[in-house]
Amino acid sequence: MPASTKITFYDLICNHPEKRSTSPFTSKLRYILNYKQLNYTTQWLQLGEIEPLFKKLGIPHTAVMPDGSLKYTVPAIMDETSKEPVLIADSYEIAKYLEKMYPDPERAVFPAFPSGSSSTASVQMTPAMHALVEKHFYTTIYPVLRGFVMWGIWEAQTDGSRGVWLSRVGGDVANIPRVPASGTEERKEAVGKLRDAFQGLGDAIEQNTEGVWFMGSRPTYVDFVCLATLMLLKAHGEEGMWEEVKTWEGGRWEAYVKAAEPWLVIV
Ligand SMILES: N[C@@H](CCC(=O)N[C@@H](CS)C(=O)NCC(=O)O)C(=O)O
Repeated sequence: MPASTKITFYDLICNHPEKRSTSPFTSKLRYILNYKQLNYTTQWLQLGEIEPLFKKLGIPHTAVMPDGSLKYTVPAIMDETSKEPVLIADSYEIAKYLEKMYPDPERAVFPAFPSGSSSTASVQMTPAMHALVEKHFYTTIYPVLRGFVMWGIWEAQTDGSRGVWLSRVGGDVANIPRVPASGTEERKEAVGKLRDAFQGLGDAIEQNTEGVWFMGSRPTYVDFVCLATLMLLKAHGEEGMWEEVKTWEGGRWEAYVKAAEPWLVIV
């Protein structure tokens, strides 16, 4: 039964017809909120609205820029379930908070043991280990993925976000990283690199015999990281890219996304 929580979830607005976020960080958290069946409403923000609103509300920054300025980012949540509202930013910190505040052994994203598992029950993954695997995504997959999604992300920006976004690429769309045109050797090479990076993940999933998820029969934090990455490619990737991904590893990634469908809804 859904928990009667009162949570405001801050996400980045874009002009995708299904409002599929251009942020894998907010997508991951949205899927976790859905999976854990927590009640929440979304407040959609344009890029330039994040900092002034968060400063006003008291939502903390998540990074310090090289020039010393503070960086405010989505996702963030305001949890007003209890008398004292809780304001929290950073997707991993929010996920840990939700797990602690609203524990549900059936829907744990950081289970103490692989859920539904008996034979591999000695394998334990702490939140810090999940974070380590997540880092692997950002250092291994994302550098290759960027060229396939950045143009789509740019195109999905709302008018109100475009100015801020463009200033980050030196004011010139020509600086947005893109993969070489289809049919070229360079493009084939880039696709091959991405396929290999995903193959590594597929091999890890293959290690368990109990389900389609990394740790067995139920998804855990790293699955939501993986789902957000795949959905970024599906919603904002270059045309034809998702069709190609669907053919990899006997259709593993299409089936993986399909299995997660109930948690991918946007509310
Ligand atoms: N470590 C943060 C990173 C979040 C992040 O970088 N969010 C981006 C959107 S993808 C953001 O809000 N950027 C605001 C800006 O660039 O001004 C998390 O996991 O939540």
